[in-house]
Amino acid sequence: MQNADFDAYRLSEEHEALREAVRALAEKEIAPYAAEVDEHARFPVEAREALVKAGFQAVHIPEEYGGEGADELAACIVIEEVARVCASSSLIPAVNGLGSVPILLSASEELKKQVLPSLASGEAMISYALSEREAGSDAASMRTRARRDGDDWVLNGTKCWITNAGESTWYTVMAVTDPEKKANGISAFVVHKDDPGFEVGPKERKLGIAGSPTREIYFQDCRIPGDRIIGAEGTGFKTALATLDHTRPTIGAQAVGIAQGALDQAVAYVKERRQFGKTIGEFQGVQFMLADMAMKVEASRQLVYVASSRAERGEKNLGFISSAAKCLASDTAMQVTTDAVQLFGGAGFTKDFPVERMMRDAKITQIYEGTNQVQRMVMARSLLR
Ligand code: COS
Repeated sequence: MQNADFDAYRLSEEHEALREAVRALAEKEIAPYAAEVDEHARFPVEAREALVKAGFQAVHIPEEYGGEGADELAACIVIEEVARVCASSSLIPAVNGLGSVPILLSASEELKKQVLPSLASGEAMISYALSEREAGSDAASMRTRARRDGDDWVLNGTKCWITNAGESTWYTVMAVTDPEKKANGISAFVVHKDDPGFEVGPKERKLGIAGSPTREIYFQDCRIPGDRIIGAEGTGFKTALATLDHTRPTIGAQAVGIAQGALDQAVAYVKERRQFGKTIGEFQGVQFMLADMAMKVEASRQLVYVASSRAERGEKNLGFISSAAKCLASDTAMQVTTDAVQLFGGAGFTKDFPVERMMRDAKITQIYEGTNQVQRMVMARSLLR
C-alpha cells in the first residue's frame, strides 16, 4: 500500500482488501460493543485489542519503526470502516495518527525511535495537545509555557479537550518557548504519562463519542529530557498546522464512516418498515431522501480520498483540499445521520437503534480538528492568497 496513488474511479486491490479486512473485523469485534460503550461512556477495550491484534491501530507508522508503512489513504480507510460501526473506537487509529504525525514530520531520528515503535506494536497510544480553554480556534494564543532548565525542558500550563487522554502513554504538546515571537515562539514536545509533574483531569461529559475519553491535561513544573523537543525551537506551531493538513482528511474519513453506517441502517430499515400497506422504501419521498444521502456520502468519500492521497504525495499547499474534505464530510455526516433518524421515525429517537448514537457522534466531526468555520477560513485564505 506504500505510495499507492489514488485513482478516482477505483481503489487499488490492496486498498480494497484492507477495507474488506477492517470491515469484517469491525462488524465482528467492534460493533457488538458500540451501544454499551456509548451507554456507559467506557473506553472500547475490545476494539483496542482487536485493532492491535490485527495491526490496524496505527497503520501509518513506517516499517523502519516496526509499523505497517501504509499510506494516508489506507489510514483513512481503516478509520472510515471502524467509524461505520463505532465512532468512539475509530478515535484509536485516528488519534494515534494525529499525535504521531508531528513526530513523523519534524522530530529527530532519536525521538522517532523512542516513540514510534511503541505505537506500532500497540503497547502505547499517543494524544495531541494543542487546544486550551482560551485558545481553541485561535490556537496561537496558547499560554502553556516551556522553559529550558539545564539540559531539560520544564512545562507549565493546562491543555484541554485532549482526546484519549488518560489512555495514552505519549502526548504531543505545543507550548510557548518565546512569548515575544507569537506563533513563531511556540515549540512542540513529547511528554510521557510518567514524566514528573504531568497529570490528567476528569473525563468531560459529552454529547457523543462517549467511549473516547476527553480530558484536560496538567503540567506543573513537568520536567522532560531536552531531546524530547520536536524539531527546532519555535517551529512547533507550524508543525501543528502542517499536521492538521495531513490529519483533517482522517476526520473526514471518520465522518464518512459514521454517515455510511447511518445510511446502511436506514436502507435496511425502510425495506422492512411497513406503513399504508407497503414498505416505506416504496415511497418516492423516502427514495429521494436516500438518494441524496448516498450521493453526499460518496462525494465526501471521494474528496477525502483525494485529499489523503495528495497529502501522501507530500504536495505543498494542502490547506484547501484537507479543509474541504473535513468540512464537506462532517457537514454531510450531520445531515445524513439526522435524516437517518428521521427515516426511523419514533424508533430512531430511541436507543433501541444505533442511528441516534450516530447522530450524536457525527456532531463532533464539525467541531474538532478545527471547527468548520475555521476550515472555511483556511479555504478562503487559500483562495484569496
Ligand atoms: N502549515 C505550516 N505552517 C503554516 C500553515 C500550515 N498549514 N498555516 C499557517 N502556517 C504558518 C504561517 O505561515 C505563519 O508563519 P509565518 O509567520 O512565519 O509566516 C504561522 O504558521 C502562523 O500562521 P497564521 O498567522 O495563519 O496563524 P493564525 O494564528 O491566523 O491561525 C488558523 C490560523 C486559524 C488556521 C489556525 O490557528 C487553526 O487552524 N486553528 C484551529 C486549530 C485547530 O484545528 N484546533 C483543533 C485542535 S486539534 S483537536
